[in-house]
Amino acid sequence: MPAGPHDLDPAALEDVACRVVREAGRLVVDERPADLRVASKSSDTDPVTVMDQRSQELVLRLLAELRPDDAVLGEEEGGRAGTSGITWVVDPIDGTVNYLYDVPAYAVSLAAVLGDPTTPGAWESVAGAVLSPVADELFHAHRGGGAWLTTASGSRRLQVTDVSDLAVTLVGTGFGYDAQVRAGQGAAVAELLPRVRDIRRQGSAALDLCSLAAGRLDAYYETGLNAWDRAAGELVAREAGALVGGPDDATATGELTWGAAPGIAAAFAAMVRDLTARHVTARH
Ligand code: LIP
Repeated sequence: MPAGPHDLDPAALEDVACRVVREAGRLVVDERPADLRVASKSSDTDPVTVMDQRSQELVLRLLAELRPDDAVLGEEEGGRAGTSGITWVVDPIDGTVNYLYDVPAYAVSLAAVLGDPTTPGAWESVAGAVLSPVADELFHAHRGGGAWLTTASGSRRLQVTDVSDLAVTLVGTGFGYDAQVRAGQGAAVAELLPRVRDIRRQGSAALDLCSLAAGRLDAYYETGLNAWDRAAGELVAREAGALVGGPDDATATGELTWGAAPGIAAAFAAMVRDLTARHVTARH
């Protein structure tokens, strides 16, 4: 595991993550303007709104107060360096297209990681929180502390399903913003669909990974994710008993992130590694 501060307190970092995502979640819901001032990023189908930027600015401001020596890496411009060895990785609105269309399936995702989150395989999440602000569902975890879902009616510990047959596995996935990449992803999911129960595409990797943790999905995979899409959700899923990995081993990467209940993890990983290698990665 990457080195971190000698006084690392993952439970305290989890509390910070929960507090910060609640503030940012309140902002994106309560202060949603009529004009979202939408701009395009990597393609015309990859939007960023003024609220993505305002949410990240709020997260940066709160972390400057609560954790002034830590670094921050965000999806939007404007992160900062740190001296503590901890980096906060934030997706200020994960599921921006859903937010744009006012589809209530988006999240604020924040994780404290050790190591370098810009280098695949060189970082590890030690605490994190994912807030679905419209559903008022807060998924949170720290390493070794289990995965939890907190709502207005209290907190409950999360556990993945005990599914053992790929043919009755409910699979979450998502697709990229580039049309050529989506063509390959579509070919992969077309091969996968008859081999599983069904798929769900909810539009937020963070919520997909938390759905896996909560037993609302049996498995999830996606290609092309960034660290901020998955840093918190991956930890929540692992702490709920999911196995999580990537193209080669137990390290999820931007090339491939998969997560699954243990009963089907080996078969699921082999299937999505093969499908994405043949239909997605090979096309680049
Ligand atoms: C989203 C991911 C989702 C993916 C979308 C998009 P964003 O992140 O969370 O899994 O399928 O295409 O990348 O851009 O909304 O932060």
